[in-house]
Amino acid sequence: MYDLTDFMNGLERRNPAQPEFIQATREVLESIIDTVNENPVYEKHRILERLTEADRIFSFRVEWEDDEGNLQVNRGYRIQFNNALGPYKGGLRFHASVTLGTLKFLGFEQTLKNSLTTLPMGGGKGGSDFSPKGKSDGEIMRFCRSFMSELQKYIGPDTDVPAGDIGVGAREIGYLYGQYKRLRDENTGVLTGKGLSYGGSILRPEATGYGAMYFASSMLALKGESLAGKTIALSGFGNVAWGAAQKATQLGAKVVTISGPDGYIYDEEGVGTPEKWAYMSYLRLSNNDVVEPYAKEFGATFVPRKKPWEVKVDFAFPCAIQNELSLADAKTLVANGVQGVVEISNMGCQADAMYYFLEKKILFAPGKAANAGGVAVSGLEMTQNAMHIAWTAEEVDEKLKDIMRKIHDSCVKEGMEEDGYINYVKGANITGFRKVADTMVQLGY
Ligand code: 2IT
Repeated sequence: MYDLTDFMNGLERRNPAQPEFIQATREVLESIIDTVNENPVYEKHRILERLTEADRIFSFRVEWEDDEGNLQVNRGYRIQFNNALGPYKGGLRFHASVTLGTLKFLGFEQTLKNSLTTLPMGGGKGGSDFSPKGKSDGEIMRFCRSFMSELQKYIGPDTDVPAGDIGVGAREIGYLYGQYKRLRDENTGVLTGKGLSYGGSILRPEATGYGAMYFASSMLALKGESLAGKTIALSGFGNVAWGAAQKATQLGAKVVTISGPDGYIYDEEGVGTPEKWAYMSYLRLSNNDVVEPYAKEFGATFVPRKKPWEVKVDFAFPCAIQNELSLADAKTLVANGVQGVVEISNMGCQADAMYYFLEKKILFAPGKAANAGGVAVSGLEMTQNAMHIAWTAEEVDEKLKDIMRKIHDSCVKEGMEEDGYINYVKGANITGFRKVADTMVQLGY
């Protein structure tokens, strides 16, 4: 029998000063501990110890020259967390807040998320404390080149396939892939999120946001409802919020907020036109990390230094970064009558905020289930690359919908409580865990 408290004490001792990793593992272990203890084979195979220890971690120096000719130094990482189900798969994050602990939490989450997609992908994550904010395109390119010069030693289309995450979009993937080609002279699916002209999948940029809206639609369908007519608060303004705003609009909902580190935009008319979505991309590519200019451009309201969770909405979708939604925010949302909260950012809610939503029986979906559409379409990109073909938008969209529905239904199966409330956190954690754990048992050690 595993004792949760003892196990977590040991984990904290072995991973000091990594609060996000401890938060992510604690949440999962709380969900799965009964399942694990009911099945002694898991303890015999030391599954919890093995699942919470990354297979291996690379850390490297990244040197690049800024526009003034000064040499700059950052730290790069790649964490190969678990490859029981397939090649390590997961994004690269370039953000000033990145630490080893951040990437370990993301690699751990990714392992279970990728398991949920039903596709053969293990879990990995990487990135750097490099901040694209205020950098020129040339600086970003030189950083990406240097980062890939080191990273290319550890990755490959059948072993470890990175992609984008915060701060890494189509532009950065292009620079990274360009350097990989220069060094290796190979055209392979070693990265996903590639441009369409060099092996990318149609709909990959939209996939995370689209998938989350499909997931939310399934949650509502169980109640005989849909997203049509709902008002929605999104945070963030990058790739994920961009895709989410498009699909929410197509499904008849109205997105009234987006946000950045500088504050949030309240757009009463809705972030619902191609011009507004194009402007979000323009803001992201300008490397300033602000949303305020949107207000002037479209006559919306800018609320400085605040988060969008104070706006009265039917659904909230955190799309920015981990722990962006606090208990105080959760209480405000619930007091304002929110019907559902769906994490599109990884671990977007602080632990006490998440438990508050569950306690109040709010429809709540964790990121590892709701945002899995992004990595799922990355998996489809790998398949297309391996087959040297390109599917149409309709084909990819159909597969994405099917995957999101399967993830939703497996969460319902494992997460249904006695009173009929669906605990999607428990459902996602148990389903994601089982496949990885059973496979590890089958593979031996
Ligand atoms: O958090 C995530 O799932 C991602 N950043 C996407 C990873 C991927 O390999 O597409």
